[in-house]
Amino acid sequence: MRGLTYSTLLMACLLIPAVARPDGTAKIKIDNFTFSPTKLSIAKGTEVTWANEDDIPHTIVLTANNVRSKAIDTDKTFSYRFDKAGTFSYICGLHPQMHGQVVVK
Ligand SMILES: [Cu+2]
Repeated sequence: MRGLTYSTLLMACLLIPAVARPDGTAKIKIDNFTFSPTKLSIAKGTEVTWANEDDIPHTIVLTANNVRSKAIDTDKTFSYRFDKAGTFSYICGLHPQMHGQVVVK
């Protein structure tokens, strides 16, 4: 009985997955109607923060992820965590000519 309890406990410990944590953070600067870097490569679980350093508001529209930020004013930020691998293109909803891409590995 004691042996069974011990192995059950051991199994439980082995089966409980490590708490998922973000691998880190990354920043994309918005300035002069440009996202930089235009193409960002990150590891899965990374939280990306867009920082608007431009004089006018911009938004982030990530169609594939159903993400649409509110207007990001000058010196404000918007963050989103990428939990799935893939290549994600986004635009500014106010200026659709502004393109960017996040590659999640
Ligand atoms: Cu914009």
